[in-house]
Amino acid sequence: MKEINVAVTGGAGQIAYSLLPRLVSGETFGKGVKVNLRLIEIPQVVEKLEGTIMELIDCGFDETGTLLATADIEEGVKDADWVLLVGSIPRGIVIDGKKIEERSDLLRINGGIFTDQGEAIGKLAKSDCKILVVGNPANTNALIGMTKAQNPSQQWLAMTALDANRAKAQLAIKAGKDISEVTNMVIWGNHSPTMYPDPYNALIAGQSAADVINDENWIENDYLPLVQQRGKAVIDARGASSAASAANAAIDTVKSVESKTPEGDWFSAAVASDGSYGIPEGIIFGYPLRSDGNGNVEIVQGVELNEFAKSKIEVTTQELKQEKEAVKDLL
Ligand code: NAX
Repeated sequence: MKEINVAVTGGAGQIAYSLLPRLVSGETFGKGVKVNLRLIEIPQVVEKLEGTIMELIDCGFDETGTLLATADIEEGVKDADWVLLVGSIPRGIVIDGKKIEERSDLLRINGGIFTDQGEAIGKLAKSDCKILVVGNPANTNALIGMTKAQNPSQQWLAMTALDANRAKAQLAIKAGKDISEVTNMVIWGNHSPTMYPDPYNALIAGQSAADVINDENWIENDYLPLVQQRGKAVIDARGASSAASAANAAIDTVKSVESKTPEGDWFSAAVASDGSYGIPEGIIFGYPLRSDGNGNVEIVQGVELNEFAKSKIEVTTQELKQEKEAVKDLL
């Protein structure tokens, strides 16, 4: 049986609880592929992972391989084919008597985590390893990790698939269409409220979603804020942040990279900018992507951007440049 090594940080967290069974059930990497799972946590929490491992064993999936719990990032990522960096310190936590509220403080604290993780991945994970950063601030954490990894044959991605799924769902609801008819969704830029979910290039049954909906006022004043603020709305309603939908988006991203993108379509994730669409190099930017099915990901070229899109993309680009500036001593 083919085997694959998958490492997940934040293994005892909310997202991981929804994510882990789906990684080892045969759903994500396919039937007949054994998944060896390494769960990585901070030392204070690592014992809890024994309970998670018991539950994974009790699921009885044919595709579940070896299961390991560790607080040692090097042990966790050694020979990894995929690393899902889910763990991070949430906003609102109290550290040394100070409540961490500012994005800049969050950037610095989590940035410190991603330097060590990036170094370990660059040194010990496979040379064709794929790394998906979920923990926030995802784009800049990915930038720090990728910079420290210094291993250009590895592929770093920051997750925007949850935003893309939200963006698709709202278009389908508004148009009264089935979500399966909505394709070509891209989240340009940062996984933050400055993101630009693109309804002009998204298609509903092959036609521009903006044309189908034909209501610019709704797009600018309702749709964009709805998608951009959806994470907060879930927290307000549920008293906890999105977990099942975030785990689902992580699975979607892995599958999108592992399988050939359907002709004419694309998927959404943030990768290192190469200057495409005039975005400066040196930031991790949400783009439309295609996979060749062998794990090679490329930025789709030639997508048309109207003036509205350009103005939104400028805002999210500036934010990513500011985030980079805030962590420049970690790079
Ligand atoms: P939880 O707080 O439930 O779990 C996080 C886990 O990470 C904790 O168990 C913690 O002990 C662990 N952890 C912290 N530092 C670690 C380290 N250095 N190594 C290993 N583990 C570490 O959060 P959860 O709801 O699971 O969310 C995880 C992250 O996903 C958060 O940063 C959250 O903001 C982010 N999200 C990102 C999304 C995206 O679309 N990119 C959407 C959902 C989610 O908000």
